[in-house]
Amino acid sequence: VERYNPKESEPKWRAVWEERKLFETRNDDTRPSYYVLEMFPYPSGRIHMGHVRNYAMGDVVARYKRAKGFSVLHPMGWDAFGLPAENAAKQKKVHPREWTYENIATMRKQLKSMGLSLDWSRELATCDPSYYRHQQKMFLDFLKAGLVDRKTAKVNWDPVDETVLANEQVIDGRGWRSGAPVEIRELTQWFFRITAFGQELNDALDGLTRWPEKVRLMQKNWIGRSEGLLVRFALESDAAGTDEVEVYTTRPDTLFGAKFVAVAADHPIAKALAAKSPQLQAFIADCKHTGTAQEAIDKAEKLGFDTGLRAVHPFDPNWTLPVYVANFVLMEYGTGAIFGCPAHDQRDLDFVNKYGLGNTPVVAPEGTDPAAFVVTDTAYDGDGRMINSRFLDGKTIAEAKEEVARRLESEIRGNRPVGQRKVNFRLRDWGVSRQRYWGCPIPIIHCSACGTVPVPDADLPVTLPDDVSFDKPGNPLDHHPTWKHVACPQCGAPARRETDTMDTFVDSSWYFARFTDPWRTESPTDRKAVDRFLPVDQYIGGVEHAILHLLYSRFFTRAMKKTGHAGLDEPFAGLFTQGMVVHETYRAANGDWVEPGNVRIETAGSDRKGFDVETGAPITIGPIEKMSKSKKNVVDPDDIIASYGADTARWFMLSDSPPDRDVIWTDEGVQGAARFVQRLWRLIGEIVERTGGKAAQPAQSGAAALALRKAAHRALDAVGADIERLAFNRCVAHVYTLTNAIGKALDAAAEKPQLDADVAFALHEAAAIVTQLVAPMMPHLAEECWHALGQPGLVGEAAWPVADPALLKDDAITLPVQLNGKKRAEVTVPADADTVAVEAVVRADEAVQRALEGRAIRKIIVVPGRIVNVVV
Ligand code: ANZ
Ligand code: ZN
Repeated sequence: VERYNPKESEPKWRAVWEERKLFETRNDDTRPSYYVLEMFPYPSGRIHMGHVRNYAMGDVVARYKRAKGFSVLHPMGWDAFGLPAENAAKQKKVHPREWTYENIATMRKQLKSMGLSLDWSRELATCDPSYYRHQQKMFLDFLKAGLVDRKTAKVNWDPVDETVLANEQVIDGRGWRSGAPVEIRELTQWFFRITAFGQELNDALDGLTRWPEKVRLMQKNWIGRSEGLLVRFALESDAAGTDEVEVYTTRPDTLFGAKFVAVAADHPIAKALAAKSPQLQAFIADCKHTGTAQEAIDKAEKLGFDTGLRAVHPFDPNWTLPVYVANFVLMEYGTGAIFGCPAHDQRDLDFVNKYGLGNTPVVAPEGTDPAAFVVTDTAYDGDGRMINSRFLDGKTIAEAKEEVARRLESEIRGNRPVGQRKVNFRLRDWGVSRQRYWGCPIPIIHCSACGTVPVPDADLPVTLPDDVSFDKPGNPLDHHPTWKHVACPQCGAPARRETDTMDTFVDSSWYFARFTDPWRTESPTDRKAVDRFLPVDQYIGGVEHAILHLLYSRFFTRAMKKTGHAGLDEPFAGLFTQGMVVHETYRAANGDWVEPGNVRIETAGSDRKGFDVETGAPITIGPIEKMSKSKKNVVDPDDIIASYGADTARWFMLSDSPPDRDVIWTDEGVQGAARFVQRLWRLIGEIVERTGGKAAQPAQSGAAALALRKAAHRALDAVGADIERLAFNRCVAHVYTLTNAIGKALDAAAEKPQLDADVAFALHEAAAIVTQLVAPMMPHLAEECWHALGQPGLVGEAAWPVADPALLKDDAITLPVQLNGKKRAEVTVPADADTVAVEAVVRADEAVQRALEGRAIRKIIVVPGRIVNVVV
């Protein structure tokens, strides 16, 4: 048999698939649909191994479901707006559009070389006006529906990139790209009112049973629903222009451990007092340097300013607490005011330890001596019973919370209850304004007479001007000479276009819906198509998108439902987050990173040494880390595909680790995959030679033929089940098992000049089955094998075979035998043996006899298929 040559075979089969439009999905197909989607790539330049892994997995599911008779939707597009294009424009003087479309062309070619079963006729790019015009339309529809807001907000301002940063883009108080210290600014911004769906977005997570538990948890934490109590503390003086301060607490049970009350730096009480106190003014100004990011606030030293005000404890008129302005209290959360209970909250404890306010524990862990329970440096936030808390003593936390809420709700001061239960969310509205060129223009016109005026439908899309300059810092749309100057659509007076563009997360919040009918011009979606294909049955992508992208998409889907663009709540029925591709790192003597291609590894036993390929200089082998350009431990998919073929790359990606774990890319691993490609090809070739093609099934099968048929049908059954649960590495293992069985059967028949008819049949059947089993993973090789076997049509078009249930039955099973509850022996019995037969085997078993030591058996209890209990 000639060696398999992927360089010839792979492009050939891709051309056949393309010519037959094998992967184009018709919207009028009446078969049940299945929507497989991998998170679409940002066109950064070239695909990386992470893409290869992500798309290889999606392709297995797509090809498998297609073979199972579904009308599979498996599209691809480009998340094409974003900052890197503008950075490239600045550095390389190339227009963002040009840069983006060049990258798309390169990456499309690369993806095509992987042999993915994608419907390229649906390809879209979010930077294309044919896409973003619909996004503008939906922005305006959301505005009408009350889901868009314009309000001032504190933002993280990057003074170098001159843009607003999301909290996640602030790392240790610095801009993620520029590294410049972030400043806080107040800007008028556009917001999507995601908080309108806070409760729904929280509750619906419980129904997403095909999502990873950890992702659901991350979303829950982000939404941050909490049940608490609003409590009005009376103030002893009205020096701040008010006689009370209202706090929000989730721990009303700890009220008797309160040591202070604190308000945010921009709380009205702080502002009122600051008017008369320059020291307080200075303190408030200082608080602004911390940034708006939660992380930064958590890390910053807890600082306070004693206002001199005293707040009265709600359960004791003679007990007053100092009122501070504190840097760790946020105006945007709850009421912007808290009471601090240091014994049970770390922030409060750090605070009192600094200002000498003391602490009194009010919850003691179950079983500890309350008198001996003290808190010093670490707050206790665990479970327990109330202590030092008057009428609450002895109650559980839950009981105490309830009791405090009940009492304060029924206590009336000035016509209002002192306490009121309240559900709070950590989730904030989604600020979508970006002061950037390469994004979707916000379709609004500002008129001094009419205010903010939506761009009329007929004038959509608002397209980006081409002739922009990146020489000046700031937003090129803002300093374009003409673009922003327009007439007001309402009154005709000179007006100004909104120059902010949308956060690129908006672009990726609905692309999955657009794929269902990407050709449509009249509206963003066709409801028939959306209803047919959504929700996405299987979404696959990186866990780094577990919070924002998925949450925004979930919001968008709800907003699209409200505005008639979709009819469902949850866009992704199944979600899978794949692990990363990691690789060893290498360093030269001078500390420079060295590319894997320049390192030769010598192995002696478990000892591995690295040498420079050219100079022979020693290279230090470093830890295994995520492939990244900065550490030069990347392997270029193009190189791998060029030397081994796409199938080998795909096979290795799928074979080595469970798909949710990291996979370590190694040369040896890839070579192993390449050897398997040749091995399978050789086996198929031998089978073709020996059997001379498909034969009729003989009436009887001998033991050898039966064993092979069983191996084949078992593998078939197992691979199907494991693809369904995305356990691709296990699928690979089943294929190996089957190829071994095929190899053995061929070896056993090697002596015979003429194959027995039953063995010939079994070999050909097993060859056809193994070909179909590898087809979702190594589609090109599978076509070549299919063709060699003389099978009709393409394997890419063939229906998934059905395993014969008779061949799946286990012949024999092994049961543990217990004597008075202790395992003493094992017996092997026919799988269909009845209780009486099993009992007989157990009685006769030598090990059982030995263990009996002459005692008589009183009773034998057989749990069929599980265990046997012998009672003596
Ligand atoms: C008293 C208390 C005692 C608290 C205790 C906690 C532990 P979650 O669960 O995230 O909703 N808090 C309330 N508003 C705040 C604000 N604007 N800025 C900073 N902290 C604020 O958090 C609710 C808890 O965070 C509240 O419960 C409050 O402190 C604090 F042993 O009240 B707690
Ligand atoms: Zn006007």
